Amino acid sequence: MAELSVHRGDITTMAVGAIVNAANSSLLGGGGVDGAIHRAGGPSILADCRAIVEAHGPCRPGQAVVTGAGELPAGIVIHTVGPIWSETGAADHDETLASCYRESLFMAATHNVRDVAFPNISTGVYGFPKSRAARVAVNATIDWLEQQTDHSLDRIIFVCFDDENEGLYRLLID
Ligand code: AR6
Repeated sequence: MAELSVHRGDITTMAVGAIVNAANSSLLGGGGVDGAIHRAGGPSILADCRAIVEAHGPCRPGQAVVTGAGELPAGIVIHTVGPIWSETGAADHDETLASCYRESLFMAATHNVRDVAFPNISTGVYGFPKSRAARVAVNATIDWLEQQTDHSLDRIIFVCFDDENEGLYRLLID
């Protein structure tokens, strides 16, 4: 199976086949990791996003779409939209978050990517509890990798931007 690892840092600096963006449905940018990716990658990423929305409409929570990476060192950017957390419908939010990881892995494999870096989707502005999100992320990734026997991926990196997420992921993976 592909190797899972934890990395502490800024996902925009990562020279991997694909980085994943925690976007919103408009795909037109925002704060957090989304803002950082568009700032560092330059305007071509936004142009690609606009073209996708014009052709297919907004990106629904749990879905993922692919753009170029502009000036980033990564090969492509996979934009996925996480759930906005609320106590009501928590199980649905788990499923939507799991879908973000599955759909992003599928997109990475479709583009023959070997290594993909994920941020901690939904755990910032969208308010998903970090511990719960980390479990969902790791379980969804392992389940997907176990079910897909023939794919290009050999390394999945969970990029953590804060102490709490780094500690949670290291408990689950190291
Ligand atoms: N590298 C890696 N992780 C980062 C970086 C970075 N440069 N910057 C922030 N994080 P968030 P969400 C972490 O809020 O909760 C945007 O406005 C951050 O510490 O970026 O899915 C979008 O447009 C947190 O752990 O995404 C949406 O409107 C994680 O990335 C909305 O926020 C996710 O935090 C999406 O909210």
